[in-house]
Amino acid sequence: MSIFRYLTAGESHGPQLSAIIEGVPAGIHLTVETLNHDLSRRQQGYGRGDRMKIEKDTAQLLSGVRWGETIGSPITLVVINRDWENWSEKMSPLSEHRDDSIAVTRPRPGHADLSGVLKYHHSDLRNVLERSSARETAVRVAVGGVAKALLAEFGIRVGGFVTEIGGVGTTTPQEPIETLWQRAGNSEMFCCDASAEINMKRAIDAAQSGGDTLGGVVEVQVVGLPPGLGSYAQWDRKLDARLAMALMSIQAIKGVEVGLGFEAARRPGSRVHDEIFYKDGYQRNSNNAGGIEGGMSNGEPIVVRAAMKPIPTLYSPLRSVDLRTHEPFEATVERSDTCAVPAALVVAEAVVAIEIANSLLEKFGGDSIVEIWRNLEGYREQIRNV
Ligand code: EPS
Repeated sequence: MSIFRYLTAGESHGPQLSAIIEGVPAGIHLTVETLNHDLSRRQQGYGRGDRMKIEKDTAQLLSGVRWGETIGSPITLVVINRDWENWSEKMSPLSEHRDDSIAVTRPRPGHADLSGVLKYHHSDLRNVLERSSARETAVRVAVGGVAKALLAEFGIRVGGFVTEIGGVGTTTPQEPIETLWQRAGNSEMFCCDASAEINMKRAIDAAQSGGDTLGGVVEVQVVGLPPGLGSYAQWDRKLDARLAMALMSIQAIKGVEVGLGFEAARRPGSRVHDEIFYKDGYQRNSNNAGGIEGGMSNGEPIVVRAAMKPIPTLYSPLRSVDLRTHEPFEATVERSDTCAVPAALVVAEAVVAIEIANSLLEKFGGDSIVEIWRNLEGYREQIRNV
């Protein structure tokens, strides 16, 4: 069972999104400003739709924190949906006035719509799409902010950039990772290759004018980790397995790679595995493993990538049938994003931070930052002479 546990609740056009996090140790410096930084990043990026003009996400910290420090109690987070004002009747939790005339009955290919109505026996797709919407990721980013704050106490940092949009790839410059994160932070596509960014934006413009949408690939790295998080001993303790699950749990993610990923399957072993050297400690000259060997961190940066499919809400919709008539229907236009890959990067960072925080607590667990520090320092001392 996880130590850092959380659940989220809330619909896309409901009053708010909420999360409760259990297992956060005492003594982490935590403010809403820290959380709001990532909430704001998640709303940026070229290719978003009009909803982002309505929402200006900020987190409320309602429990588990006192005077800017966690106290070891469960943390409650809330993100208000401003768009709720326009939906208070249609999404009312309390009104018993049921209005079937506003039911959504045209399932989008690629969305949760059809499987969701079949599974839950709904006649209105809204009951499915409200919760399956990626709006939920707003509060997950706030949860990730708490995990990032925990990791920061130990000098562990999580960041990333977009590496591909709609088939337009990037070249990652040979620069320190912090510089790359900074570059990505100043880019509208959260990417660190300025010439690729121009082509990405062109591809998004072309998709938008054709009523289409685009997916892409994001890369997240974690630096400053000790070796030995996760374990080879049992399938559900493997760090790479957990990261893959966390990334796949993000709406619209269809693939995950660790380190070389699928490229490792195409190369001989001599060009895949990272040789081991010793000079004041164990060292590697390459990181094809992406910082994970045998389900454990090996002390090198963790490198994971996630592939996002194009958003299924198209202005020029694909063929589908109406739930009521089973007949094909003519195009309906829904508000949508053309590309939300930069936003997905921020969500990917959040879920990676959560899994790393959990693995850190499993190995060095304690009820306070001081206790975890002592355990971590003791372990570092223990492995220094191995
Ligand atoms: C989404 C559809 C759009 C997105 C939304 C996710 O919302 P709406 O239907 O209200 O225009 O903007 O994403 C967010 C609101 C968000 O905060 O990321 C969907 O269908 O998943």
